[in-house]
Amino acid sequence: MARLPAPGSVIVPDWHESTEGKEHLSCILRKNRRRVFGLLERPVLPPQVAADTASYKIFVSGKSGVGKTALVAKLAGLEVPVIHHETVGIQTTVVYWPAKLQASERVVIFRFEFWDCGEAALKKFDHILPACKEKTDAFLFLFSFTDRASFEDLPAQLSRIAGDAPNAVKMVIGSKFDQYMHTDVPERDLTAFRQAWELPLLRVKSVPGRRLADGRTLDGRAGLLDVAHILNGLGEHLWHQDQVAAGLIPGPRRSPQMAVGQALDGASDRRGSQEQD
Ligand SMILES: Nc1nc2c(ncn2[C@@H]2O[C@H](COP(=O)(O)OP(=O)(O)OP(=O)(O)O)[C@@H](O)[C@H]2O)c(=O)[nH]1
Ligand SMILES: [Mg+2]
Repeated sequence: MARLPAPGSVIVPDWHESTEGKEHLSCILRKNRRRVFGLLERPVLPPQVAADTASYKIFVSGKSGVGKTALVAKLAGLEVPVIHHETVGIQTTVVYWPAKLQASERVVIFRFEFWDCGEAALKKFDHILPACKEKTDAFLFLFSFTDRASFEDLPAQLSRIAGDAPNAVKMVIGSKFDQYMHTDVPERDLTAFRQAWELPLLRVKSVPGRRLADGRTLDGRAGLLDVAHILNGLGEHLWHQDQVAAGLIPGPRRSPQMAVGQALDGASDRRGSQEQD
């Protein structure tokens, strides 16, 4: 059976830096700042560069303080919280991202709706987790390179949060990669984790981005370049998942750890193996 897509096999990786890509990116920027879209708003492209929109719900999971809110802010082009303020309840954020598909050479505008929930609220109120999981297309499991316990908690998170969602995309994201010199999670542990779980693994630095000439406003284009690998990786797996669900391409082979879970709960899993940087 086919494995999960190799990085860059579904979405043209550096397309956003091409002339055509930059033209499309301008629909999510205004005067070099990221545009903020209200619930009923969406990016508008000139008719000659029109593209379809693909919408997905993504639940961001991980221990308190690993950087869930900082990651979503970075993806949305907002200021990242420098001090840890626990997220009270659920916070949803919409991020648009234009990308070019390798196979059809079509441009798609991804609409990612991130659901970020403070870990404390999740533990305190029983209704929050089901709301976050309902009709979720993807789970992002965060650990922090500076918090060994958050890495060791991943297997429990994977089974507790997504054990009953075999068809959703699951990705692992190592945050605070800028602090790698002080890491508690050495590369050999990541290798062992990847071999056991066969999930895509990305690294992120959710640090304050470059400013425009005024020294205050965030540079929207520079911020997008910082997170393009995450947005493309997410779009790639979600698009691939849709193709598998529609029967257009075969599903991935099962990972060893996931197969054990399935033997226990009888569910079928379609995740495969991949490393992304
Ligand atoms: N240097 C660095 N700091 C980060 C990074 N990601 C998050 N932080 C910092 O870590 C702290 C906690 O980040 P948050 O995003 O608020 O954590 P959270 O996972 O949302 O926590 P809860 O809402 O309590 O569940 C903040 O001070 C962030 O600035 C990163 O990639 N690099
Ligand atoms: Mg938070």
